[in-house]
Amino acid sequence: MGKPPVNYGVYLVTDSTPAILGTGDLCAIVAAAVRGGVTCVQYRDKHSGHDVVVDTARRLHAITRPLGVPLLINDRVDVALEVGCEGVHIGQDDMEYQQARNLLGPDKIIGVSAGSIQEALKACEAGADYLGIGAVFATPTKKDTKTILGPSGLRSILSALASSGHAAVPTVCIGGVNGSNARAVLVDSSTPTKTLDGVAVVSAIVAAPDPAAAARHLLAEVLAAKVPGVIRAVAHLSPLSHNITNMVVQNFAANIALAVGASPIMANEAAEAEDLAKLGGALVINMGSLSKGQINNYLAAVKAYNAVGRPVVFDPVGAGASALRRQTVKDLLSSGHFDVIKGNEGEIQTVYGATITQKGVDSTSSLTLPQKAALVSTLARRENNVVVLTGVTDVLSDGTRTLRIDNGHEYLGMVTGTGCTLGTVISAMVAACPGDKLLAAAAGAAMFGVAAEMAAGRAEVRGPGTFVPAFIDELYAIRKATAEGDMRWMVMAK
Ligand code: 3NM
Ligand code: MG
Repeated sequence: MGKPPVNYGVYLVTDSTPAILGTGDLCAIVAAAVRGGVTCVQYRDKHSGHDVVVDTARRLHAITRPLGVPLLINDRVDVALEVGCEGVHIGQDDMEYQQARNLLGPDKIIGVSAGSIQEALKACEAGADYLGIGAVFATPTKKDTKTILGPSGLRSILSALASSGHAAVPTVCIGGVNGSNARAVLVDSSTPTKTLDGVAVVSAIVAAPDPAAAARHLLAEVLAAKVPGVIRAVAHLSPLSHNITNMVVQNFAANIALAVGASPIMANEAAEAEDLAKLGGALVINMGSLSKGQINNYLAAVKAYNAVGRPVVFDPVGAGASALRRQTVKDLLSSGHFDVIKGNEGEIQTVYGATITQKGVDSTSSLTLPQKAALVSTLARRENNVVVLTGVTDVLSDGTRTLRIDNGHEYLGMVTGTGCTLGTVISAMVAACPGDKLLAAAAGAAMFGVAAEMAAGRAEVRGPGTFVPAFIDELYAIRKATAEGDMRWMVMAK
């Protein structure tokens, strides 16, 4: 069985005391928070009796489990065993790690609190699955915190972990973290060899007037803080972006891939796919120039990339425009796995299964933002992947986390093939960051949109023609600045 994969990005720790919870209903708050994008939940209740804690834990597990969000119990290993949830979190004054492991067995997650380098190293050596490092800031939620670390104290602990061979142990920070400081804490605590995986919060969600909105905001901030790392990874790895794309964008897409630091190859031939799939990159299937021969190339290439576990991006251009395109979408989805599906509203609706007739390949919009969010999250859950619905506002989801990106400029809509080149950019990001494909897709969409804004704002840009070279330059400038550690450009919207 093994431990489930955990995303520690937005980690909610609950509190049932009147000072934090007030008259709120804990289960309703957790349900809203998980809807908003919380990726991991710790049920922390220092006061209630055994029966109440078991009953509450069961109700919380019924909320988190269907969404694949792990539920961990603070301190009380017996409760975790009785409820059968994913694990526990133990503090420095709780049970020893090894005793908890003996009771829980090898498949449960055990996190450990650490407030110093010594505690962090000891927990990693014992075998902790992740560390909760705190307190970052003084907090009224926990009055007995021993040390206030600040971002620089976090940095010292992360450096010590990396230099002692524990760079792979996930870490979250806790204590006074909220939507206003989360991004800065993640950025300011990062070291060249180890960064935090996420933030743990109590009051920022439990005591928020709208816990779902608070969770959404935290998710956007955490992802924004991580985006530069993805862009830097592309610059360092220069991954192959293998495009089977349409005849309109071949040259443009290859230049955009080069600008972000990827290594493009525009290779349609099915017989090459197996060799190219072994080069550690990602594949883009863009069905803009559809033909019977191309369909065979698509199928062979997807099969080759699936076989070696390398990412595939699907751009279902004009999916609803013809019966052949609608059928091709069905054939592709049933014959292979796509890690990311990117399209405009009509294309994504067609992939979902709606029968709509598209006029050409241009984008039109009729859905509201909540309808788009529901569409992408439902489709992402069905396909077990990431769905990116592009438009003035891009809406992205991996089925549990859904977010919007508002960066971009109207010139993008006046130049042919910009949407296709976004698929190419996303392929580079997913190739470099396969562990969090939603983050990778967000990095691609944000970099793309910010570069467009910066290009459009240049003095020499007077329209879509002068925009194109400026856009390539700005993608390149972002990549260079980010690779050198400059994160000031990161203005991803919430
Ligand atoms: N542990 P808030 S601080 C549960 O330092 C907990 O280990 C801490 O609450 C530690 O997000 C803390 O409301 C409380 O500040 C964090
Ligand atoms: Mg404890």
